[in-house]
Amino acid sequence: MTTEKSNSEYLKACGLIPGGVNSPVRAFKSVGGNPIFISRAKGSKITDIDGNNYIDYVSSWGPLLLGHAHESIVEAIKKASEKGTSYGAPTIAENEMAELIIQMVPSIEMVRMVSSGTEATMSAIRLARGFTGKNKIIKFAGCYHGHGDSFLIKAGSGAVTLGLPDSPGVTEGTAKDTLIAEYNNIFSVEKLFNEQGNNIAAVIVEPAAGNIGVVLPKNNFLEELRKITKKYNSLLIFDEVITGFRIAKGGAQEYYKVIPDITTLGKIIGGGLPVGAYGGKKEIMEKLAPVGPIYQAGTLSGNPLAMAAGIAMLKFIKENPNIYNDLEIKTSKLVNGLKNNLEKTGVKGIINRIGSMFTLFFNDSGKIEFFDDVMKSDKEKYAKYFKLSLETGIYLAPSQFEAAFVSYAHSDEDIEKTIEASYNTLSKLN
Ligand code: HOZ
Repeated sequence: MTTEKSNSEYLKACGLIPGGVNSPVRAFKSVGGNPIFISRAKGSKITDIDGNNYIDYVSSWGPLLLGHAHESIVEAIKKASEKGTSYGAPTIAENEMAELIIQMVPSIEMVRMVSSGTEATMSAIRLARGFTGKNKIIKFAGCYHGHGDSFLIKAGSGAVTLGLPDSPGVTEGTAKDTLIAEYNNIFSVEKLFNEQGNNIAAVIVEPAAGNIGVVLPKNNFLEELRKITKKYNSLLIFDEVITGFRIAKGGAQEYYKVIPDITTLGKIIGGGLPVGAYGGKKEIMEKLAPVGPIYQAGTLSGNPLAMAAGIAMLKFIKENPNIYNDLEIKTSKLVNGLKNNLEKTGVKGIINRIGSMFTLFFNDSGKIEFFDDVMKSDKEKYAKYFKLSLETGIYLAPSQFEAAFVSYAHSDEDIEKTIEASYNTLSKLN
């Protein structure tokens, strides 16, 4: 296997684009080596410019629930593009998209489309502040809500992978309005509310954390967040950019049966095109301009190509309710196979999973429930595992602190091949 062409394009890219990548998580900085450059992808497979094929578990970091280049999505984009790529004026497609989201996500009565998950979360906290008249927000260490200034404090994803959880460039004034609590530790939240409850506009949380690897909410954590936010007239924001339409049709809120005030969405709702959305109770959403005074806007918001792709995705999900069952069966088969491999090879590892997203942590803490548990993972071991997996044709996230995603397009054969490859890879780690 050679990656010569990728290596030379990467060298070129480094002179043109900071770090050679347009988003830091794509660099192989924490695992070593150079990123591979992709030429095309179909179904569960991705192909690099040297002609190597991989079974893909990055899935563009979450959006590709149906796999790459799904016919219904490609067709919808083709059709829409023939009628123009952007109008900056309303379309029927935006109504259709809004109706689908409102039907499928339990807490959403009204929704505003934007162009990325980051835009959705930034807008959601502005809305929460404007609605409540309070300034502070609570976020959890390790949770990642995109790269808005207010969120780059103890942030997960690329920020934790690269050791940059508190980014320079975020002003002290902004940082002081973000209060940090510990995920899965309700006492840390209560303490902040006891001290500053009257000035907390919202708690924002990934209901199942996916940006430090997968970490699931412990018993009642989400219910307790719901209770305490209600008690202090703060809003509860579920950042479902990853979990929305991933772990259930109605996202984590349907799965865990906890209803937030505002939900942020992205990834899957765009079918692989750049889309975000935020929605919630009508009385809150109607505070947005032009009905209300809280301003938020976007030239490409509700873009017709993005709406076409998103509608095709959501309709497919609606018309194929078996999809989550299928993903559950496939992913549990894969994860059980990986667990067996860990046992057989004696490599210390813990796998957290929900639905079709999971993380194998190289970690011997017994279980991973807190950010501190995650941070005890063996990054060097992950780097070796990543590199050897790549050589055997398995494309994983180039970071220990990310989720792997199984798509509807992954076949039984893909799963079996992955289990076999991981056995060989794990055998070489000890
Ligand atoms: N949430 C994604 C990774 N955890 C973001 C992808 C990116 O930053 O490019």
